[in-house]
Amino acid sequence: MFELYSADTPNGKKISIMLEELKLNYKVKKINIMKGEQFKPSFSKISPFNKIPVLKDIKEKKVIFESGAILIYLGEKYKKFYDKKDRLKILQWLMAQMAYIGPMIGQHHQFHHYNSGKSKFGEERYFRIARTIYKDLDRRLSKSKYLAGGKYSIADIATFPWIARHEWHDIGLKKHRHLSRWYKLISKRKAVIRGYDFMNRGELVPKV
Ligand SMILES: N[C@@H](CCC(=O)N[C@@H](CS)C(=O)NCC(=O)O)C(=O)O
Repeated sequence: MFELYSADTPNGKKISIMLEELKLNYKVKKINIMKGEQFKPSFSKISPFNKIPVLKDIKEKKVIFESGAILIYLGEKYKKFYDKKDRLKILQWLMAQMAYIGPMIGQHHQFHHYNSGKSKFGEERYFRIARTIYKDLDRRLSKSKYLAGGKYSIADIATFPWIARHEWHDIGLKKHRHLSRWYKLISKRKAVIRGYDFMNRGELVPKV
């Protein structure tokens, strides 16, 4: 049994998608980050930076913060989506998501979607970086079925929910043929559809 402390964001969805892919039993503990619930002392105890997601593995008495570490933990434990022989490749694409794709697209959300008109510099900078990320992912996926090679992995699970916000990005996912192909392929997975709506709000995976 697992407890997932989370909110309905791309980082949150990574873990619900992985738990669904692994067909694991989990309870969602909602943390309302808009109301500041992440700063409650009880949550600080399990999340040193006051961020979602956090996963509790009840049976193992383990608490894990940082979405990349959670994906690695589950991938190792259940020996799925993190094949030993492909680990070096998977880790590179996973780290690229954690350290670059997520944080940069997150800034694009802040400047372009939530706060447009407040900073020309910020808007232009992160729009440009987000466009470059689409272009670079498209190039990678022109050569490879999935990000880390021929098999679906935790690198794809980590990246997918960020691209799923493509309507906010105004970059044009359709124009990126290979990235669209990858996106459509992953969108069809039953676990992805279920994990995307882990808050049970009837949320659908956005279409291309
Ligand atoms: N590197 C962290 C990032 C987590 C993160 O930024 N979570 C956001 C939601 S997507 C959050 O909890 N924000 C609340 C806050 O910053 O106060 C991870 O991947 O787990």
